[in-house]
Amino acid sequence: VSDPEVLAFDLYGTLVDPIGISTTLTRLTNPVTALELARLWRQRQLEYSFRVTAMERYQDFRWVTARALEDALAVMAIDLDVAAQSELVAAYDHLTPFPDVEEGLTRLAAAGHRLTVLSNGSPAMIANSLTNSGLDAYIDLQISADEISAFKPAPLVYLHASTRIGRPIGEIRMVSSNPFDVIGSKSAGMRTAWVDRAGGVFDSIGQQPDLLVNGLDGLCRALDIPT
Ligand code: LAC
Repeated sequence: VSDPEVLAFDLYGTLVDPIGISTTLTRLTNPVTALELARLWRQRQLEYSFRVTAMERYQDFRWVTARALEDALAVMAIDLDVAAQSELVAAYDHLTPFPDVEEGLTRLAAAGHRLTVLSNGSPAMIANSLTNSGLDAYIDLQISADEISAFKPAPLVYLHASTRIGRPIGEIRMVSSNPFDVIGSKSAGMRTAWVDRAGGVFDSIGQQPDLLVNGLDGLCRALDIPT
């Protein structure tokens, strides 16, 4: 068993599934289009978070999520009134955890690792998501990028996490499925684990992840936690 670590988990895409919102979107359209809309919504959400940070025009992640939905709907020519759009944004607080997450967090906690969340979500979004999914029981600290009004992968966000956690940045491992988050945290000085849930391609800029795993079960194996 390896020494206990401080793990900072990304939320969306790593612990809970933002693309799973497509089942809610089937209210509006057929399943294939709903999946396409869910993916476009997520892609625009990330792009907008990068843009407002680069522009130094911070708005919180719920605002970014709402604007991204508005944009994705327009691109796909789906007409939806403001009230219905607000309902969809609210559904972001009820995303489903990936199947490996609960057991993985249980085993990581039992092995003595400290489990935190570092997310671009606003504090309320993070708290709601963790409470509604039951994952809050495993997480001892919730850290939001909102606390410093900039989004990952800005280095200040990771430095802020180090301050909140009270440990040097090099002693914290960012666990994320999002390649931008893995290269960003590494660039700021963290250790990293890339949770490659989709069998995807890693970014071609930045350093390779220190650990490459396919889920939290894989992370447990990589940290030598016995089954
Ligand atoms: C997060 C998004 C970026 O939870 O996945 O920070």
